[in-house]
Amino acid sequence: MKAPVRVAVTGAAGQIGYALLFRIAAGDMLGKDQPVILHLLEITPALPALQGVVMELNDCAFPTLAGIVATDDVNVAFKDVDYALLVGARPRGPGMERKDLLEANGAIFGPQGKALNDHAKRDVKVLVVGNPANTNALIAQQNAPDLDPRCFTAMVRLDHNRALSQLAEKTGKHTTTIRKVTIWGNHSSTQYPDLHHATVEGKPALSLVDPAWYESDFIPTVQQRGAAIIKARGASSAASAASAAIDHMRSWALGTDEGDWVSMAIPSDGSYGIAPGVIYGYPVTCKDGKYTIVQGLEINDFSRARMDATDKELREERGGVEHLFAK
Ligand code: NAX
Repeated sequence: MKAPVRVAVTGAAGQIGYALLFRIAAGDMLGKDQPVILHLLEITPALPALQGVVMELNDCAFPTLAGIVATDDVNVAFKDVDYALLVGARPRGPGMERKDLLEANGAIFGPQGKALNDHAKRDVKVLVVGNPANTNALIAQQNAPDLDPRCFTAMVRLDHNRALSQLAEKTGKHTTTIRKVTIWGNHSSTQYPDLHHATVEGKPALSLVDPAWYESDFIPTVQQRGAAIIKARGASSAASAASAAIDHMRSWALGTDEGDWVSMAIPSDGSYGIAPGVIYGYPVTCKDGKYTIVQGLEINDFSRARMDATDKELREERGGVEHLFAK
C-alpha cells in the first residue's frame, strides 16, 4: 500500500455524494493500492445526514479507506488535500433568474477557491461537478491566485460517456471499441459532441452512421440527456455523474489509454481558436498527473460554428461573474 492521499468531496450528503464516496473509498478512483482519507464538506443543517453517511462508510470496512474528516468548515475540509471534487452547489430555485443562480454559486465557489488557495496541496487536482460547472470552476480558480490555474477543471466526462453510449447503441458495438470522441465547450445544452475524429473498431464513426442521425439525433440527445433523465427518474443524474467524476479523476491521476483521449473542461489557452479566459471542454491526453490538449485536429465549418457557439455562452457566463473574482 502507498501512503494515504487526502480527497475532499463537497456536497457529501447529497445524491451524487452518496453514489461517489463509496467508490472513492473502495479504490475505484485512484487504485486498489492507494489508501484515501476522505474530507467531507457539507452545510451545517446537513451534518446529521452526513454523519449517517460516515457511519455507512465505516461499516464497509474498505481496505483503502484510511480516515474520514466530516465538517462544515471549508478551511478544515481543504487542509492539505491532494484532490477536491466540488459537487455541492446551489440548484436553480423557482423563479430564479440565471443571474441569481450565478450569484448564489459565486457565494459558494469564491470562498471555496480561496480556501483551496490557502490550505490545499500546491498540486491539488480540482474537479467541479456542481452546476454551472465550467463557470463555477472559473470562479474558484479566480479566487486562488497562488495555485496554478491548471489545477481547476470541470466535468464534461458524463457528456463524453453519454456520447460513447449513444454511438455504441447505434452501431451495435460495445463502448470499449470506440475511441476519440470529444465534448467541446460548456457542460450545458450548447456543448458540442464531436464524432469527426471518433472511430468504432478502428473505422471512422461517421462512415458507419447516417449524417442526418449524427446531426439531428445524436447531438441533441447527448445535449439533452440530463433533462431526459430528470423526466424519467424524477431526479437528476446521480450514479452516472458520480461514475463520470471517478473516470475524470482517474484519467487525470493515472493517465489515458494509448491511442485514445478523454474530454475535460480545462482553462482555455488559445488552442482551436478558443481564447484564454474560460474553462472549456477539450480532447486531452493525461500522463504523470498532467493533462495535455490534443493538437492538430482538423476542424470543419460544421464543428467551428458549434465550438464558437458554446464558447460564446461561456464568455457570457463569465461576464456575469467577473465581479466575484479576487482582485
Ligand atoms: P443534491 O442537492 O442531492 O446534493 C447537493 C449537496 O450539496 C446537498 O447535500 C447540499 O447540502 C450540499 N451543499 C450545498 N451547498 C454547499 C456548500 N456551500 N458546501 C458544501 N455542501 C453544500 O444534488 P446532487 O444531485 O448531488 O447534484 C450536485 C450538483 O451536481 C448539482 O449542482 C447538479 O446540477 C450537478 N450535476 C452536474 C453534472 C455534470 O455533469 N457536471 C451532472 C449531474 C448533476 O446534475
